[in-house]
Amino acid sequence: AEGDDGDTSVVVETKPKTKRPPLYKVMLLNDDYTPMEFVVHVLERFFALNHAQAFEIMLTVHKKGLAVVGVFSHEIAETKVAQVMDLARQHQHPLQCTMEKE
Ligand code: NFA
Repeated sequence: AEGDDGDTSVVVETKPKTKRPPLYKVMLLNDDYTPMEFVVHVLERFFALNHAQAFEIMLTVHKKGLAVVGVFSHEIAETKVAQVMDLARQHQHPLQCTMEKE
């Protein structure tokens, strides 16, 4: 680059990139059979919500059909979905929990 010996210099600048992991919305879906108290219990147990917050989100799912209950890394979201689906199956409730990239 220095001097004049005929070379052609190209400066390639690189951004200091801090890569954040993609986030995933975990959603609960309404159905006609799962008891409201069970949904509230699930939200308290796996999503660190207090009773009032859990009740509010349960009602949103009940009225709107679904709601986002949390946003997590892929691994954590998968774990939450599995925990909800396992407990629902153990209690023979049709409750559905899914995840979707934000
Ligand atoms: N709709 C259910 C009922 O009336 C309650 C429910 C809420 C189910 C949220 C699933 C999710 N028992």
